[in-house]
Amino acid sequence: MNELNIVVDSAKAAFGQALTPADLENAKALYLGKSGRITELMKGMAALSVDEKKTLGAAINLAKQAIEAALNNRRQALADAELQAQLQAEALDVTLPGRQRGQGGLHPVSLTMERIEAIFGSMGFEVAQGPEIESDWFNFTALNTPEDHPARSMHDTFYVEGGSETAPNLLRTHTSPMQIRHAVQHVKRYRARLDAGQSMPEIRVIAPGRTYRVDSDATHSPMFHQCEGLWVGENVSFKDLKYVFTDLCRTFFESNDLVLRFRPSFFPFTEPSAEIDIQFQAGTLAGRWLEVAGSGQVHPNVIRNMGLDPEKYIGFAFGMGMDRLTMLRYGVNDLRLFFDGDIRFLSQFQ
Ligand code: 2NL
Repeated sequence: MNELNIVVDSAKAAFGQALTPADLENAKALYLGKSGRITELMKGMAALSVDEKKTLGAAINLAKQAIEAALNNRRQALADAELQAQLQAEALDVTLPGRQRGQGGLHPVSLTMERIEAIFGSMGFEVAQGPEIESDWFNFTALNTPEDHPARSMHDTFYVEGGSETAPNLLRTHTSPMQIRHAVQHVKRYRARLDAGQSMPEIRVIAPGRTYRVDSDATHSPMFHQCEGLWVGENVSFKDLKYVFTDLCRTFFESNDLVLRFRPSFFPFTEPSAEIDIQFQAGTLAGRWLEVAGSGQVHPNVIRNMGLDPEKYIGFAFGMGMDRLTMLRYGVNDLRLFFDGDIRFLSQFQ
């Protein structure tokens, strides 16, 4: 009997040491297989008496059942462990944040454009966009630019092939032509009222967009971004220009600590004309006068080219460089960074 207990215990121990189903089946063969311990014990009973066979046979059977039970327990335990391991390996943490696709963002100059459009929008300005390949008329002549003005030379302006008197023949050097287009459309819409001696709603528009000049160094790019503004009505004056521009600068640079200066200047399309300088009172640029725009009262010839009577209509216009404004706002010191497409630079603005 004692011997049977030892066999059962040793079977349990062997099964317990089996770490895989294959190990377990090998261990099983040692006890229950054709020449396993239990089978050997059964065979050993051949020489015994009937009574002895009865008692020993029953005991061996009990031992066999105990071993089979242990075997089944171990099989179940190994199967459970395997299932657990598989579940663990395939586990999903549904609380992890999702993997996001790398998202693009807006170019810093586009961010500036959006800000400028929003600020002028809040002041009742429309946004006009149009062709970058322009005609001589809209880009120069309508803007009172003399035939012999140096800006018209091929040293300064990109001309395209195939142009004619009426067909587009150059890359616009500013966005003013779009303002002329807008003004002409506006005046056309109210022609009947004007002819009847009535008034029209004021022209209040900005024209942001790409412009081109033959120029390339650390502070000039052959393609650059401009935003022009135009406000024409029966009673628009320089004080309107002053408050519009002051509001623009304070909102754009998020500072009321900003001083503006209007410095006399000259442009063919305005008279009188002024450069607009700003001075920050705090920060790294504090104290320096920075030129941010050109401006002036719209020249009577330009008012006339819009289809309006310069004796009745008056206004102001201005033009500013979006790239330069972006450099000032973010402290960028080389214009070319905007056009290199280096993701390490661009991603800093997202
Ligand atoms: C500058 C100078 C300026 C204008 C642009 C303009 C437009 C029309 C009529 C009259 Cl439709 N003037 N634009 C006026 C004065 C200056 O820009 O330095 N820009 C960066």
